[in-house]
Amino acid sequence: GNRCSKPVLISASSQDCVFCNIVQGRAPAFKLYEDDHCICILDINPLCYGHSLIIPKAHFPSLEATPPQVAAAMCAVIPLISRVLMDATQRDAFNMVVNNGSAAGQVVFHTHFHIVPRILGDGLWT
Ligand code: DGP
Repeated sequence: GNRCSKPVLISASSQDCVFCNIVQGRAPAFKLYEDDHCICILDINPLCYGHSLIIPKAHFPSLEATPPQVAAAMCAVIPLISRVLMDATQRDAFNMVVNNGSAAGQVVFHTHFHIVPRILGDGLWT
């Protein structure tokens, strides 16, 4: 057929996207981690101590618009980031959250995962 054997990643980064600006060094952030595909930064409006975000360098507005290999790169950092965060915050539990779509509370339309370190009695969810 006419299909490409290698998928091509198309992403339009934007000067208007706060996470593109952080990824490209135009805006500051506390960066915990960086590789070729992703960064991990502290959330500017943390729900708790250590609240962090896993952000792909390429701009995709939502998870359903994110190519599988980019989603895989985001997931690939979870074990390392979570170990480091649990160690740094002296926590042994966390929630991973995705607000995907405005009805789900997404406000930054550059897809990302939240990692929310938890401690008993913090009153965040249950
Ligand atoms: P949501 O799209 O609902 O996942 O919320 C976006 C999150 O991103 C929210 O927890 C706050 C965080 N955030 C927004 N702007 C910035 C920023 O400029 N720097 C950092 N570090 N975090 C931000």
